Amino acid sequence: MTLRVGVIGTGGMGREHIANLSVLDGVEVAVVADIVEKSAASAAASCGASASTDPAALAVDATLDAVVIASPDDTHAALAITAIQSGKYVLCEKPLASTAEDAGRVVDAERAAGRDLVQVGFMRQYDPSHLQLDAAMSGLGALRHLRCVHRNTNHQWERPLELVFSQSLIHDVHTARWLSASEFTSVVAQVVSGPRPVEHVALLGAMENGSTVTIEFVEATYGYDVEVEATCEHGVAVAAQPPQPLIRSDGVQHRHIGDDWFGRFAEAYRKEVEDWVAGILDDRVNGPTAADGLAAQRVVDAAIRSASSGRREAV
Ligand code: ISE
Repeated sequence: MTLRVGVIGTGGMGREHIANLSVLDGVEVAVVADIVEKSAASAAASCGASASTDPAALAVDATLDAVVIASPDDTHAALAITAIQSGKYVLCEKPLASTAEDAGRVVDAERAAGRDLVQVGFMRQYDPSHLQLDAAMSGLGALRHLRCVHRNTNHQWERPLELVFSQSLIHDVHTARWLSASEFTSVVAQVVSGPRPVEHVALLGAMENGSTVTIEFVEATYGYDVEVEATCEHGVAVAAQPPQPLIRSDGVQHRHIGDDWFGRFAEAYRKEVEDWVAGILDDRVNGPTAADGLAAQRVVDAAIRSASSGRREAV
């Protein structure tokens, strides 16, 4: 059987998923939709799909088994609900929605459908160095503190605080929920502005299991850099950086860090779609669910409230 997949959104992430799906046996990227006709046409040509400029029509297309949603964030929830109502499996890029309220609507739509259909694109859960960290933590006793550092590049534009939290920090929030196997109960977030509205964010979260989480986010210029460090009862585990050759040249030696998430998480994106497809073939969602998308969005909403109130906010 060939799984017929439609892809909505042909920006960077849509194209990444198209490339990764196209090399999988038994998968056909059959239709690609984008409201920008030229972009839909060129992405469709890259994988032999047909092109559409109507994302909502793709979401209800009865000839498709599953849909990837990689369009702008504020379109995710409505498209996911449409796809759920037409009985399709969905891989929805993060965030699941722009607000917790809308993310809740997606979860409600799944409940009405009577089954989980949505996987959310929290791809760090597939990253080899994050998986190694998870395994290392299991031998070190209870988690006491998780420290996540996210230095982001490639944002030439000035993102308002809400977008920095819902597009970027939401990854670290998911990492913290996943690695601690616990939920945030409260957060306090501080934002430092500079030339950009958000230069630096420091977030401190308290978890149900008594551990704490800090997330530090910085708009960096030197490279894309993600770190995770777990302090546990019997020791500390630090996620390895992806292996890179050591280069000696011009009197210095260095290792390349990478400029963006496409390089840093290339393997994770591949594993993510492989696991999504494997789940569909077993008639289930294997990866992060819509409920995870909702839980992360609730933390983000509380962090946004805290950044403006200056107080600790309950999640
Ligand atoms: C971007 O949208 C992503 O999803 C990246 O993984 C994240 O690191 C970056 O901060 C976001 O802007």
